[in-house]
Amino acid sequence: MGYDLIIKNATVLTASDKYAADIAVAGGRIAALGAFRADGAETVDARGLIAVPGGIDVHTHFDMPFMGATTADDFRSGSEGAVFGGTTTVVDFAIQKKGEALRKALDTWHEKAEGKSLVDYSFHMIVTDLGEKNESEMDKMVDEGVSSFKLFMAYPGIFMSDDATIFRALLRTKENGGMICMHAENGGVIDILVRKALAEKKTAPKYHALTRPMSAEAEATRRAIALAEMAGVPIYIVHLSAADAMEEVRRARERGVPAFAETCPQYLYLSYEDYERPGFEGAKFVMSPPLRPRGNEERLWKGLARDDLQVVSTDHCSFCMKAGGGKPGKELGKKDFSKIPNGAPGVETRMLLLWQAVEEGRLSEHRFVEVTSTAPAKLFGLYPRKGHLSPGADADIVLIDPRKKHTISARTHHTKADYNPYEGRTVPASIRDVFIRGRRMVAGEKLLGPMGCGRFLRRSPRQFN
Ligand code: DUC
Ligand code: ZN
Ligand code: ZN
Repeated sequence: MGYDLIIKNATVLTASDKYAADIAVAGGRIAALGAFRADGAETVDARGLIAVPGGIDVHTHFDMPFMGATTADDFRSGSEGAVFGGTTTVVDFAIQKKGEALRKALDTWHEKAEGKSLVDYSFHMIVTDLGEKNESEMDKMVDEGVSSFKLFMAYPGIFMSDDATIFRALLRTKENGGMICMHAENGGVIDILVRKALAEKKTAPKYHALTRPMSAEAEATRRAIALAEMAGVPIYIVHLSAADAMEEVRRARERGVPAFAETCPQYLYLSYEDYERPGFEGAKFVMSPPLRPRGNEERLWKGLARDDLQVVSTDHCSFCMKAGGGKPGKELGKKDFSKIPNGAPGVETRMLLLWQAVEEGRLSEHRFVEVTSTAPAKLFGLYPRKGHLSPGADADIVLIDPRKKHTISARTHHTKADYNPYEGRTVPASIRDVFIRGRRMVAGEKLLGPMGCGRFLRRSPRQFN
């Protein structure tokens, strides 16, 4: 049999198995796992390395205009960060402007990504204006392979939907097989707290966190789940940060409700205390929901290990601290925390930060694969093409070197953010090679794949209820 590529002597790690094997690739897909002779195929020796399915980050924002700024990373630099970090697929968020057709928003995001992305990509659709009876537009998105929709319970006047609108969208997913992804924070309450803080001249970055309490997230999470339960459909909570919100997800799942949630590395590794760094440094960590007080992360780790949380994504939304290249940055909020563009970079560091959790005994190796690749693939209609190492799957393969440490720094990262939230942190492993559909994209420090070789992925409608 003619193979194009054989990865020799790998330790293959999936969400369920671990074994020694060569991986044979033909036509961009995994052809077989076993023992093979090279016979003219390109060979890569993976002795001592662990082969895992390419990371899937189902929450990125590349080339996103937000709060008077635009993210530092477009699909070119964002996807470069992704691939160097072992992520081979991203699901980014297209944004419907008010009054705009969903189709138009989708076209805009296709234009942003096509010819630029180095990794395979797909989109969720952020619905900001469902109109009186525009639910049928959602059906068309599902037909286009955009089978998930993000709605907001925060940012009144910008993104926020009221409960009736949310309920209408949820009901529609019963028919079209879409899934609602929810930003669950009580935006009305937060807006009042923000106004009150500013009136009291509390303008420093830390007030971003102090005006977005845990209970505002827990309340909205409970309400979102209740609305989904009434509609009889699953729901997915994005960027869950507060352990009290996770508790709502856990309780719902315990009674059989198909509620799912993702958290992000920043909520597992960073904390409120980062806002109290000197000067304006806390702005680096201004994101929504905010970082939570120390102790919260321990609860999240436990929940992640036992499936109260299903996915770790990043919410990669990179704004520079200082304006550059014509793009304003976080300095927009120097005098007023509410004007600091919300978001931080993360797509490049997710996999290795999570591998650190394996080394520390917080997650099993299989759980690492599950939360970084297999579960997001299953929840978002990409499985079994993505998210697994088995014959027939796309040959998206990451070779982890578990013995070579890596130090995270803005000086060496590949995204365009001018800082890294994990600056100076040393993780116990590094990524040596990355393959997407059998093409070697990264070899050590070198980028081999050409810009724009990432493909748009049409995702299937939901296969579960
Ligand atoms: N929510 C996101 O998912 N990303 C950036 C900002 C926000 O509030
Ligand atoms: Zn959000
Ligand atoms: Zn986001």
